[in-house]
Amino acid sequence: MRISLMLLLVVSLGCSPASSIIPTSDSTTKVVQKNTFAQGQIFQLADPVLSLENGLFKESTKVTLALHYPETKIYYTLDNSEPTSSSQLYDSAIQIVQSGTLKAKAFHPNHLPSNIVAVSFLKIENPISTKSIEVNATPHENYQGKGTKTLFDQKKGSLNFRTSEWLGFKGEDVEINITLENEHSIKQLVVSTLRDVGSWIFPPAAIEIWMINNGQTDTLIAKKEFQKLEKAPPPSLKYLTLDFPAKSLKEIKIIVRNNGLIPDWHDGKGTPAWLFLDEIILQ
Ligand SMILES: [Ca+2]
Repeated sequence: MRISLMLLLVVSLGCSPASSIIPTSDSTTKVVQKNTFAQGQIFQLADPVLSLENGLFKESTKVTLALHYPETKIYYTLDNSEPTSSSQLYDSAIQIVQSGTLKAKAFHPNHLPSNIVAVSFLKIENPISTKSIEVNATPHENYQGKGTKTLFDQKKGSLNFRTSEWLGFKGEDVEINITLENEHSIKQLVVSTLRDVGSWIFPPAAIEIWMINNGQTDTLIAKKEFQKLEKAPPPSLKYLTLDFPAKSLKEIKIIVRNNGLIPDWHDGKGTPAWLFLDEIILQ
């Protein structure tokens, strides 16, 4: 027990790590840390490869997990808890029928477990027909997606922000005016966004939903502010949810507030943060 503990500590401190490579199912490779000792090797497993069929779905979607290394087992949770070797064992594609987050972790009898990999998915309960949509902000010329419809096509972008599923805005608040086909009871706004701080893409500072009153002062229905980041978390796809008492609406304004200037702890300090959006959901 004492030897195992020592080995764990040495690995976690990263003393003289060398690289080892584990092949993965998609023919890419994952680099893992390896330390060699007189009594053998100990290294951390690569992260399982996680594939999500569609992050936005009406009926169901699927998640697959893979890590092709002998004797490896992958365990997962759907209740936001940290996976352990007592969690659900992965053996085939997981059918998802509700909104939530899946977390997975790989285990091996002789090696350190992998990091946790996680993905969130959102069930669209009650799609609403829109009559017109106007985005009052200009995406950067390199990140224009498929135009305004990018935000309402029920398709989710990946962590690769260079695809046509994303609109990228530099330093701007994004205001979106929506007119629905008919008045509709709405109780939730979801803003689907990307956090990739290493690429200077920050989460919004706040999201707001307003009722437009034909020529009169608009009325704020609900607002949620988000804490400023104090360090760079791993890249992640985010659904930012704003719940409020159900309200019957036809003309709506949504404001996604940019994070402002990049903070001092970041290499990009003092320049405008990027904001990336791929979907707006009202339900
Ligand atoms: Ca979309």
